[in-house]
Amino acid sequence: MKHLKKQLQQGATLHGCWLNLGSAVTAEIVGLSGFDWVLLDLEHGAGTEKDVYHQLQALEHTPAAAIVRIESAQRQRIHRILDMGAEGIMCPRISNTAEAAAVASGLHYPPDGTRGVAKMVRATSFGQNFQNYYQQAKENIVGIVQIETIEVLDHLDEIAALDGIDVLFIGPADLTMALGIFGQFDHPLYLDAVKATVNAANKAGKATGILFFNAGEYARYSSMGIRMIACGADATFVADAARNMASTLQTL
Ligand code: 3PY
Repeated sequence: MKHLKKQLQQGATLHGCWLNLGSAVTAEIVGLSGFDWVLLDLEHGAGTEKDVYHQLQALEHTPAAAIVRIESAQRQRIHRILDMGAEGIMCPRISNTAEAAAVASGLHYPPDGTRGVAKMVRATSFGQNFQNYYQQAKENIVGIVQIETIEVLDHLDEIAALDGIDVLFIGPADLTMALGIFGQFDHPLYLDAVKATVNAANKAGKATGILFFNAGEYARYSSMGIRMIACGADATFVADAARNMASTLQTL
């Protein structure tokens, strides 16, 4: 564990990026590149659950904490990914408090939640570190829900107040799509929703996160108080570098 949750609770700003390619080698390279955390994407990424397993192994010896975005709030999916050793779970498209509460519950062992106990899994070093893992899981596992629907905007305070939900993470593409202003990241409707999310998180002592692809947007979001900041993805890093090199070669 890289103690991401503790750092967020202490008010740190943490930089990360998306890993969409499902590649353990790429995860290792990016993990060694200076990010505080990375997001392994099972919602939209190219990888499978098995790929996530290998990515988590590759990230173990890097400074980057590994968060996994699952495709829906299924309890079994949450358990399997945590058992693989993920430090946190991000759940997309949460629309109401009950859905967020189900995520929070799935993240933690009883009496705090409904996570099933399995000793012989990677998270506990296959049983060799079970006591430590079990005792520290509550303080280490990061619960993240995505704010990207219109419905959820009416429930921000209740969701932020849930024990086990640590970060309200804005999905700018989906949120602007839902608001009917796709890609307009300076539109007042979108910016109001972002501000409402940050306010709700702040009131509950939780963090707000966001993903964007243009580093020029950093100041806008950090000045609003967003502290879990992702910029870019392995796929875009490769695509940008490849395009630059190909076009440079054309000029020689
Ligand atoms: C969005 O931008 O909608 C996201 O969910 C981030 O991938």
